[in-house]
Amino acid sequence: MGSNNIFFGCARGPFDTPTPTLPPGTPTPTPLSPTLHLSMRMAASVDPRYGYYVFAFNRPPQGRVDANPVTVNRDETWTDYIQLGINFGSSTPNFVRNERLIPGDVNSNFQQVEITFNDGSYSGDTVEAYINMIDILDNPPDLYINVITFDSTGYARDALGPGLGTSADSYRVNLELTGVIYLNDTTGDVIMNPAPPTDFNRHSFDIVQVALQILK
Ligand SMILES: [Ca+2]
Repeated sequence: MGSNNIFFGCARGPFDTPTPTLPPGTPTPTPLSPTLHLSMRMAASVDPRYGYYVFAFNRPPQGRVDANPVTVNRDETWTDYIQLGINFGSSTPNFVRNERLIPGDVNSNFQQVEITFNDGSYSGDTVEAYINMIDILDNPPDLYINVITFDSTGYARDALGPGLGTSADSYRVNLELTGVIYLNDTTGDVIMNPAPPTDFNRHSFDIVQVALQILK
């Protein structure tokens, strides 16, 4: 970003750059800020005390236009993800956004940022997230999503996809999408082997339907 000061010749500066003013009555321009609204509906009330609800993404590396489909339910293939659960040892469930130190580069480390409930919420059987396409995802030319649940030990239990359990599938988001797209997952397909931790309710982690929408 540019400096607020500008130099003219020698011994004359610095001078403050004049702030442009709009004529009276000119409407303030609104920047284009598309937001991806994602929600996942479970077979029973969500219970993030006993596991994690994850929206994962793959966007192109810098300088590229194509993203790789997310084909493995492990964070080594994701460029970004949002997880609801007991993060940072919090006493109550919260949302964390994980982004690469080098945006889009799956070989760089993740940094974790706690996000607010303006960006994500959960109620009843539904978890929702709002992802600003410019501020958070850097306005990707291409994007895949993957929706997964994990138990509290980090073992994947269910994933959105045509197969059962955690059979991986990713959905390529049409960034010109209008309206709501509903993606259904099999009910009753939560992986229970190995046995999950005590108090893990399989129905609370059984993805039934994912809805996505681009809010312009
Ligand atoms: Ca399911």
